[in-house]
Amino acid sequence: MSLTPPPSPAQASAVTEARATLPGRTGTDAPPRIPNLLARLLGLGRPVIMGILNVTPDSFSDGGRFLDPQRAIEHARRMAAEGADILDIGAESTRPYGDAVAVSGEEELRRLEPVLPAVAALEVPVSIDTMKAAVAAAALAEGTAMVNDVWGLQRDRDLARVVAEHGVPVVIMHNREAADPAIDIMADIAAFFSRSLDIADRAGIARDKIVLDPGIGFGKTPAQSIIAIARLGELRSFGLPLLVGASRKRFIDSVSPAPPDQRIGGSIASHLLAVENGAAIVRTHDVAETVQAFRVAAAIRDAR
Ligand code: HH2
Repeated sequence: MSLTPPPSPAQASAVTEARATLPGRTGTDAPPRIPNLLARLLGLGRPVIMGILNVTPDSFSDGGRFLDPQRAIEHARRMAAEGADILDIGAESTRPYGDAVAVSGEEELRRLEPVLPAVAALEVPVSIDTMKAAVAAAALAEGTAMVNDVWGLQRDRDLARVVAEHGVPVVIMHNREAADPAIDIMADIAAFFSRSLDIADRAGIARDKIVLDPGIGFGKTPAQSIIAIARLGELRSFGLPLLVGASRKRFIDSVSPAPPDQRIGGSIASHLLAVENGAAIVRTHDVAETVQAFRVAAAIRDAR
């Protein structure tokens, strides 16, 4: 465990609490491990591929598959070899479809501890998929380079401060407690982003560190998820990079019924169209297939 002296009560924060939880941390005022990460990813000149690593028992499509630390680390290595540009590690299922089991920060950290150091040591940068400031702080101290919050900095208000302190990029994802088929989903997404950006501004998060994500499947009917991809271009008005995570989501089943692990075709179709509509980053369980799809699409486009 840490040899870092305990903070004074006045200094105690999510960051310092988390420091006491995971060994090997580097400190909150350390510069980001990968300077200009977002600019570098966006400068690749092609869609950025974020591979999903769920160290959870209950994720909607791969729950339990990578709970064993060795399997999780192997899966991370495989996605890196397949061409992932960033790995998104999560230890709490966000269960877009409403049956999430809340997990404590301690449990999230317990799941991350045997996996994160090895994954963060890979060549590929890592983002932490959490809505909790304490978990994000601990993961950042382990070398994680980015934060992905499925509640867009609106659930745990301390998270914005942690992101600002570390100077790392953050994904702000749209979410709702429940789907409402009667609302204009694009207006709801835009209003949510405005609130999140206000929180980010007040915390001192630089605009060039922010990615926006419409949150496919989260608090949306299948039809609204489809609309969010179809009308993604409207969100370009925020002037920020867009991320889309359509991978294996239920709206695919609503169009072409299939269990989650047989929705790769629908995932790829969605991500190709999302990129056409302005997405810079796609979040996928199926890295090799997605890399291949984008390479082939680019080759065909280049031959026009
Ligand atoms: N989707 C999931 C989780 N995190 N983060 C962003 N930014 N965008 C997404 O669309 C998104 C996300 C849900 O997918 P998965 O991680 O596979 O499932 P679970 O939350 O059940 O672990």
